[in-house]
Amino acid sequence: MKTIFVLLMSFCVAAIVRGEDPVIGGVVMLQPASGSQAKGTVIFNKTADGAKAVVDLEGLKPGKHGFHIHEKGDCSDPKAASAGGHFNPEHKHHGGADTAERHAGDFGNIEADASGKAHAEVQLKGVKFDGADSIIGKAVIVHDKEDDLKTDPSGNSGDRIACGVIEPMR
Ligand SMILES: [Cu+2]
Ligand SMILES: [Zn+2]
Repeated sequence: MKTIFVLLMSFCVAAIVRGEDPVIGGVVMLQPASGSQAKGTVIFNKTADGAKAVVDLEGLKPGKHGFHIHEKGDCSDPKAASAGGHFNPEHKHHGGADTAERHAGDFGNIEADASGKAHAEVQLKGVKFDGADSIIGKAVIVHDKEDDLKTDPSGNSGDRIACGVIEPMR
């Protein structure tokens, strides 16, 4: 009995020392950039082959807006230039969420309604939450204009109007 208790205690201590449950996804709080009012959240839920992203934004101009993961988790610049280019560990050309050629961070567009709100649920293949190509610590950016899903480096999607860093969800 005592042995079992000691074993259980050591498991508990090990869990506390490690302090980390497995990462089951990521969460992002997007803040306005470039003088915009755009803000919101993205929740990435890990799936068998990638992630399902649940997006809720407000303060957008009605219509389509480019939406991507960028390579640096740094939103400090007023225009979010500090977030770098699109997350692109495989050195591909720009595309959309479903195109054959695409950056790993290419999600295509998010569409705002007449009140400037956008809600979307997007399936993302190949998104990883650990290892060298993990999206944790990268940035999510919303752009002023529509992404044309083909033009390098960022689909002619214009200014960066909201930015947030992907934090681990456990
Ligand atoms: Cu972008
Ligand atoms: Zn891209």
